[in-house]
Amino acid sequence: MGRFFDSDKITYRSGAKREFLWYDPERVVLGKTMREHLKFAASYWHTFVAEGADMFGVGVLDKKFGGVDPFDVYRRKAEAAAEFMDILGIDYYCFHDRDIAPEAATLAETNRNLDELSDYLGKVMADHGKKLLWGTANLFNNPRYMHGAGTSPSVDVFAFAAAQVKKALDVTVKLGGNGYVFWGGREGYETLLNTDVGLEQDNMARLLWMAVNYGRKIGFKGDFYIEPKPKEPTKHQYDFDAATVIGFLQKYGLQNEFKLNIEANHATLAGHTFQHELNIARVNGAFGSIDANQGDLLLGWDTDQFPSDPYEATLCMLEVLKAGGFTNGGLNFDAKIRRGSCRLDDMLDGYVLGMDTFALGLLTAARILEDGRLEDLRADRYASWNGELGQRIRSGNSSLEELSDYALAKGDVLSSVESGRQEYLEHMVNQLLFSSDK
Ligand code: XUL
Ligand code: CO
Repeated sequence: MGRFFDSDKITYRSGAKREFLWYDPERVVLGKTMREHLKFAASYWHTFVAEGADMFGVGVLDKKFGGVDPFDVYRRKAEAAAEFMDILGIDYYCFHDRDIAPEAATLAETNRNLDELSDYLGKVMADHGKKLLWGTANLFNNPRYMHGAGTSPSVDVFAFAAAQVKKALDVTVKLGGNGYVFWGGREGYETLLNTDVGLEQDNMARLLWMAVNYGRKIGFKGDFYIEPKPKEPTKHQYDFDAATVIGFLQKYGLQNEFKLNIEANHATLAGHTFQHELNIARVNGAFGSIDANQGDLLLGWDTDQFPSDPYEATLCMLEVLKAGGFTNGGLNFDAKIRRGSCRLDDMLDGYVLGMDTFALGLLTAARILEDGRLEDLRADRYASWNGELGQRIRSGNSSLEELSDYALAKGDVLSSVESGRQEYLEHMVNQLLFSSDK
């Protein structure tokens, strides 16, 4: 039994009251262990900070972990985090600067808090063999950021945000972080009546360039990520979705400096599927990391539920496998238990659910790739592009004149249009998901 959580280590099919049914960390799938494939991470903010308050009610969980004075509370959070991750066998964690140390009256004092408490966190995590997947700066909570941080109309606020990013990068590098995330919750607008979109986007790009230059100068070797989200808290966020962010990065010459951190619930808020967002990132060479969660399609906001849908997880893991797996990224559970799940140990059930859902997703995605039919059918659909004319167009050596002559000579092209066979493919995915004998 742990000091903070009433649980022994949770393992694969142990028969204990909490066990993994599919996540078997050392099982080898397509040449790598499940643990290496999935690279699970715990989100510090949802798991060790947020107490279940919502717009209509106060918190229902105590996450002081027995601490009394403020510093003691933060030190205990670090200890509880390491214990929690040990119980689940999770190797990575992610945090915002303000999750791990309290903000004080002045920036200098806040930075001192962060220095002291991040030293302690780093020591606890190193003692338990835990690694930092990514760090980030919370540029959305404090009232100074009400109109944005990197996109604030106030140059003073922009400077404060830059100072915060500098410090968050220092801490991320000190703790050996593999990544650094920008999520622009307030980088957007409420009304165009008072907003200079052009200047705000130019300024955001300036902040990102400063972060890249500073990060590389202090020896940060990991990946920078942008995490797209279309709205909430801002009505319209500039990092709307993967395609929008890729266009933005290209406009400002940042495409080689940033990858994307794709979050499932942000995808659905943008009117896309999780698979769509991952696919757009992958085909543009921008796939980086994942915030794993699940939205409720009947609700219009970011519910951040633990993933429970094996179908979604399968389509996600198919994209991850086709991207060649994670390099610096991983699978961060940016997820929280429902307010009515009001015991600390319910968080263990949330993680077991999420980890097993993704284990199922990995196993099924591997089965789909090994089976080969889906990939073969997709390739067949484009077979004409491997023919003589297809090759000439692909190499940029054709023209409207040539194709007009070709189409006039050919006459009918409808007879070369094949069926998309969507229902056949969906049935095949179900077969690979659910039939034990395939
Ligand atoms: C908010 C969200 C954030 C980022 C980090 O929707 O996803 O927690 O992941 O700032
Ligand atoms: Co997120």
